[in-house]
Amino acid sequence: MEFNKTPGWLDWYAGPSKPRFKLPPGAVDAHCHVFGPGREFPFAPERKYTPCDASKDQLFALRDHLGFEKNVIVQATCHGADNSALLDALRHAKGKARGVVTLKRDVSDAQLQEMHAAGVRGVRFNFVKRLVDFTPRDELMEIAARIAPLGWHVVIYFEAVDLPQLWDFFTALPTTVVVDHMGRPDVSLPVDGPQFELFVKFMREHQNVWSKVSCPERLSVAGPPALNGQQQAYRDVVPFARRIVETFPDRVLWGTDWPHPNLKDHMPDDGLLVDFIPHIAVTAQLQRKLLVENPNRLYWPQET
Ligand code: 0GY
Repeated sequence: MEFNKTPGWLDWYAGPSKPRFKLPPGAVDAHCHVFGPGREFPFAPERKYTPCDASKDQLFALRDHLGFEKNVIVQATCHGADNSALLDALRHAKGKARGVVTLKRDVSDAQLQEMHAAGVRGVRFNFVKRLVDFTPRDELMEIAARIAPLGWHVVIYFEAVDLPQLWDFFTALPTTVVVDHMGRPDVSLPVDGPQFELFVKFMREHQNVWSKVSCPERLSVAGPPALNGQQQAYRDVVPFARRIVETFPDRVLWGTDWPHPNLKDHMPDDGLLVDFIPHIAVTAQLQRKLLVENPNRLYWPQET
């Protein structure tokens, strides 16, 4: 099937730079996606955007170029609950990738077992309204109860303004809960203001909650580095991510978010994104926890 990209779609950055920051051995890119290729793995009819292709081989090439050892591939909404492209990527990753899927309540136990064997370790619940249609809470809770015995976790994606009304649902989840992109704070607000304090409280009061401190390029209002290189990239996100890394060093993850769906104004050079890491994890120990120990404990527990 042929697909036409959403007008204004920005393709991922070809030929990323080599990071100056040398990733520690065993580092995991814990948030990235595959898109299609659409001809082989058609995008879902209910999708809210049509992306460019971003294949498993292109993802694995980026992994090697940047210096990561492994990937955690997260189901993107353009594929709905058809996880075929993701499962195909896991099966070709030679043990170097785990996955987070999207499920509907009609998934069978045999399908869950197959996914587990392929390397799936989590299910994603998405509450970002521009990306998905509403799914009833009782359906999500039923899915959470079914994946809990497999040792999987729930990944949640939401925007900061929606945390108050989602709080009771999130805190009732029976598994480890991993938040995408720090719950998308508005970084033009103070890092110690009520909005971000609520997120910190969410993590402080619930030891099962982890956070990805990813996506500065998506959260930033200040934007990428100026062409003259004088401006620190995404500097307005630094205090938010740094606070989470330093307050909860054993419950943070980092990922590139390649191929960066739905960015409107620029596409980041993934090499420069890796160079952002030492600004938010400022010691070798924090970097090791963020990039190696935490993701390996969550996704490859047998090997740690
Ligand atoms: C991300 C962010 C976005 C999209 C998706 O599954 C998706 O379509 O996650 C977004 O548009 O904010 O984490 O990739």
